[in-house]
Amino acid sequence: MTASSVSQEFEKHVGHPPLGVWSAPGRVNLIGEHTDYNEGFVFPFAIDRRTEVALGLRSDRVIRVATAFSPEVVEIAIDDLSPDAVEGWSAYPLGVAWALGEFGADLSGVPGVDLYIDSKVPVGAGLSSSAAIESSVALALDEVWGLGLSRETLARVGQLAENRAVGAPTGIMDQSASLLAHADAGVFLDCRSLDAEVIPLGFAPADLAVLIVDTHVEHAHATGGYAARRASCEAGARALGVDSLRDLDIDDLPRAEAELDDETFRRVRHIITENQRVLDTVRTLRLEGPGAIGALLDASHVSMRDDFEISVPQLDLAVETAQAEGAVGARMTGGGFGGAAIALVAVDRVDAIAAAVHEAFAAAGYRAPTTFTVSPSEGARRDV
Ligand code: GAF
Repeated sequence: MTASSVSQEFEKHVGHPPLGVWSAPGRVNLIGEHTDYNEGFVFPFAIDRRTEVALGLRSDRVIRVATAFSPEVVEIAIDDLSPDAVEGWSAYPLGVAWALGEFGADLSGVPGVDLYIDSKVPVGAGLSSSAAIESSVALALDEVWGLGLSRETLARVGQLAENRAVGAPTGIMDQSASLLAHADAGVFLDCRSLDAEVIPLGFAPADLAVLIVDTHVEHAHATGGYAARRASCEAGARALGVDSLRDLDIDDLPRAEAELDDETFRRVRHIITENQRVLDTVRTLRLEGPGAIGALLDASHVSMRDDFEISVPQLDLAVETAQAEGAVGARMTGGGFGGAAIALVAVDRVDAIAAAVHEAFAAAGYRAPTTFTVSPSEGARRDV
């Protein structure tokens, strides 16, 4: 959907054109998985698949939100916003409206709004369709309500909406990528200080492309494994006497192994080694270019598969097939338990590697994946 078609849909629902259209991208995490809530390092980039929100002001104090992905239209008075008063898909946009108030915004005099949301970020693929909704809505409301919050604060608003309104105990990475990214660059984020550095990726000049393999194995971070991994990390930090696993590095591994049970040790080892891999990836990228980061991507996948145990057979097959067909590097991306794998591949190998992945999935009897390339793109913005 383009800005003009999301405007047309808005007009169909509301009866007049919107005041403006804002958009925010999904993200691929190049490396640094489950490190964000451990106050570690991440290195995601925004993708050229965006969520758009058309917004119009109302004369009352009601937020009314409609989307392309549900026939339901949800209304709530601004004064009734709370994390418990919103549910389903509307928890994302309405959770953001609530969370703005938690970051000091005075919502007592702001007007109601009509919102219409559409998205080209695949849902359930681990490409942060949720952060794309949160970030586009946060940017739009911040502007029309004249709140003047920074993009860094809007990322925290989106995270709070996800944690409290949606109920997923996620970190700050996805919203930061969606709000802070620049074209052709990654966001190197220190999740402790929240210092972010935008670093050119140089994929296109090196004739490299990022191939996504969406396995269609569905994951949900509000339930199950994600929260369990977070709990293991927190237990590991407590047992080792540190505030967070960020306080540990490779030299602490022998002590961690001696003091922790085997499973907790492997969870902790993933975080410690993954933080190091993020630092190594940024350094290697700067010194040698993107063609040299493949081994770090591959090692990250092994760590997620064997130590953190968040991969699934379909992700492993996608990664192994891409590697066997000559990818520079490949790994699952995002929270895991399903979703997508990424492969950094030579542009002229994209079709052959995608075909090999499709064949391998068919031979294994898995549901056909969806394969497509993405380019590192600009963060959230006002389009119209
Ligand atoms: C999900 C979460 F939302 C992020 O905060 C991050 O923890 C990621 O999983 C794993 O790296 O996308």
